[in-house]
Amino acid sequence: MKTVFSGIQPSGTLTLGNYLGALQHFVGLQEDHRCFFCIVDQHAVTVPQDKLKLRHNIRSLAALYLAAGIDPQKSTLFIQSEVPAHAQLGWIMQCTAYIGELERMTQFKDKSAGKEAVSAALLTYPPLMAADILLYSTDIVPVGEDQKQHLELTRDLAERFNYKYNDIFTVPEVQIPKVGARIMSLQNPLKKMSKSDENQKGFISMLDDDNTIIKKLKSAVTDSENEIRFDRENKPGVSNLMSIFSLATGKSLQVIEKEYHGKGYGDFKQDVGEAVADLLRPVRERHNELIESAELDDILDEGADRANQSAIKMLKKAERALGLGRKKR
Ligand code: ATP
Ligand code: LTN
Repeated sequence: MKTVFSGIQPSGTLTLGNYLGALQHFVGLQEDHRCFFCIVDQHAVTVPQDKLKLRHNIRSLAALYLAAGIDPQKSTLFIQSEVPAHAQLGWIMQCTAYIGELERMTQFKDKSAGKEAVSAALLTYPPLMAADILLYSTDIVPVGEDQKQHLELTRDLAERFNYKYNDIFTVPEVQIPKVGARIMSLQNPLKKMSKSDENQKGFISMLDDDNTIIKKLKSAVTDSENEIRFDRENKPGVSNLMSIFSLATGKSLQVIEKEYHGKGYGDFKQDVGEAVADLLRPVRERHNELIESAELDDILDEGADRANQSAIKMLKKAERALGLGRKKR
């Protein structure tokens, strides 16, 4: 059975982009894979976070994983900081990575641009991400398009370590969905939808109520034509809404083009809004039941135990391969 690992940062409430590009795909993988899904809180603190909000976001993200369909009987759901081997192997991966390759990461460039105080950890973020993945002998990492570069680096680090010290790491494959891998901002369809966007109208939060969802989609930026046609280059706004509609309803892009032939943007946006509201409503309701529950704590305790057991074995192998500490049986 192949192993799957993926992580999401508790850096705000998940967006529709996180759901369509990542979380939704995790659910199907549980059936025939050994799955680990992680709340990567140590990654979130590479940029400043408010302590109380972070604590809330961690629980909320755990509740969203479960509400979206992650089944704790089938998958291991856990919090990164509760499994110390992540930071420990992260250190080893920092020793394996070169500064030059970290400086070339576009996420680092985007997040550090124009900032005065940039944490050292923002630069060394990818080695920690590599550690997350390599600890579990992961075969497949399902992520959105924006993480492709980090996955390529993870593969390079695994190969470099295997070659230099000992062949212990599985070199993982990235899995990016064909549609929905890059949901764009509703206000600027050339930018990816991001939960840390200052403009609330740019993203749909998974916890937005029906009216807010419909309103945000109605005011989505499109173009001055009035034709519903998929053309990412010339009609990025409409194409983004078409991808969202397709994923929310299961209809293909061709079927949508046909259905809305001769109809205006107003009707189309209203229908996209209703479809997204229908998609997110049950997830939001289940999230609200789970967030303060003891059940959530039990699941996370059990997840941390299971993850710790696997992770510590790989950490020991890596330490031994490097010559750290005293050799033990
Ligand atoms: P932030 O916006 O705070 O930088 P993020 O949403 O980019 O965070 P994560 O929350 O860690 O980052 O992302 C979780 C998963 O969602 C990743 O697999 C990522 O590739 C995917 N993802 C993020 N944004 C989008 C998007 N706009 N479209 C599709 N997938 C996305
Ligand atoms: N870097 C990712 C989050 C992340 C991750 C991971 C994803 C941290 N560790 C391991 C997949 C596997 C992001 O910013 N979206």
